[in-house]
Amino acid sequence: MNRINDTITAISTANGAGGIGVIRISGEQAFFIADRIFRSVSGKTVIEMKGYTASYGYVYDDDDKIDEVVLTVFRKPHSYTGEDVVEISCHGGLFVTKQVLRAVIHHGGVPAMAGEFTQRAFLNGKMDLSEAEAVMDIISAKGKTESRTALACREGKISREIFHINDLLVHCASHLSAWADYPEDDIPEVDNHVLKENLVKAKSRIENLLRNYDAGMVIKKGIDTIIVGKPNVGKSTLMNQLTGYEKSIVTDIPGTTRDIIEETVVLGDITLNLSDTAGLRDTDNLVEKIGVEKARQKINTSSLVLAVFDSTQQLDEEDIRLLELIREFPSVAIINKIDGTSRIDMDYIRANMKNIVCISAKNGDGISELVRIIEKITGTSDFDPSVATLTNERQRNCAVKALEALNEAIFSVDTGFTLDATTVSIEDAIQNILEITGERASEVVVQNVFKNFCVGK
Ligand SMILES: Nc1nc2c(ncn2[C@@H]2O[C@H](COP(=O)(O)OP(=O)(O)OP(=O)(O)O)[C@@H](O)[C@H]2O)c(=O)[nH]1
Ligand SMILES: [Mg+2]
Repeated sequence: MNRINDTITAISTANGAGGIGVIRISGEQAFFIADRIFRSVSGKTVIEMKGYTASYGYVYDDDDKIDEVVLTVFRKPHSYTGEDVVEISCHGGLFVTKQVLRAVIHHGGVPAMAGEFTQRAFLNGKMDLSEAEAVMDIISAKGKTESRTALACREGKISREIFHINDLLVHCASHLSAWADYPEDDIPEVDNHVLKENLVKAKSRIENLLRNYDAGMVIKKGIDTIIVGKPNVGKSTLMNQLTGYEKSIVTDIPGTTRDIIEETVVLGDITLNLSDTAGLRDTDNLVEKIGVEKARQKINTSSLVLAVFDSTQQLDEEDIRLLELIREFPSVAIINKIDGTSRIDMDYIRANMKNIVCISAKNGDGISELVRIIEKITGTSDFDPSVATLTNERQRNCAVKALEALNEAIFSVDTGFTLDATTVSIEDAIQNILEITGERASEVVVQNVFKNFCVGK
């Protein structure tokens, strides 16, 4: 169904009571529809208004006065969508914003689908696909680094990098084609060294794009982190110290925590999806046994293990079993209760664990060192939000495929394959790299991107 001739409308502010609610209208009929429902105090009609100007007045649905509003006009192409746009700012009540929206629909507006405003912006060349995706990233950003990264992408950080990579590849491909297709035309022979140099340059730029991806993802999605250890070592106390409130029950009775207690915490620039678990031990208590089993299983699906040990006790078999179990995982040995007298064999821990931090979960000592170590393990300490970085799985897949194609191209140059074979691989890389910005993305890909947006954006 082609909706491009429809004038679309939606409430663009959040679904809830607030100071102001904004109803957006975009399309050929935007000004006409607005004139049917808006009466300005000045007497000026919307059609008469210049772009980037606002007018104060009232919204009516026929003779029914709905609200006092400020209406802003954006004339194409100088608007978010690139079309004529009207934004009506009314009082932000749930009922009143819906009434204004109904009036717009009553007079010819068509309800916008999820992401349709941004999709139109993309189709009208106001932004490319990576910039459009950044809009959603800005909206959903939970921290400073995440929002700075999203804003940099919105401002074209990825697009510019893709432009440079594409430029390098197109240069290689066109020279190869020209030389192969017009041999009589005195086109200088393709120098394998120069060709390879350019391909390697493009390859390293794509690798750089991918490098920051994992760290960026950790910042964006958070890292699934499990707190494990024997009973009574202070796991729940650590959980509460990190969350900042009494999320888990703490007592001096071993076996207090039975189920998995989950909470998301933001520490500096990283988000931890934390799970506090039952203390690991052999037990006949059925409920506790299930909890212990759950804890052991969860270690396998966690991205980071915080293994807690009680520094006031000597290491026992259970501690040693845990140290062996987590060796394969990104993990930190947390030596807790350093406010007490130490009896723990630190040499044994040092010999078995790379990341060790001494803390007092009770009074908070050592927590900032723990955060620093987590940042180091997850790579987030090196993450630079101002450097171009891919921000979602779709973009990453395109880059990975482009990299594969480039490796094939480099291989065929090295092994002296036909120039045709090299050209095909370079074309393949170009195809994939341009899918990131949507310059060569299929309709299905584009639809998929906007499907994840919210209505009104
Ligand atoms: N002195 C001291 N006591 C602590 C510290 N951390 C925890 N404790 C105490 O250790 C006891 C057990 O703490 P919890 O946090 O419940 O221990 P847990 O590992 O969650 O125990 P289970 O849920 O039974 O597996 C409580 O009395 C805490 O107050 C610490 O850093 N210093
Ligand atoms: Mg506990």
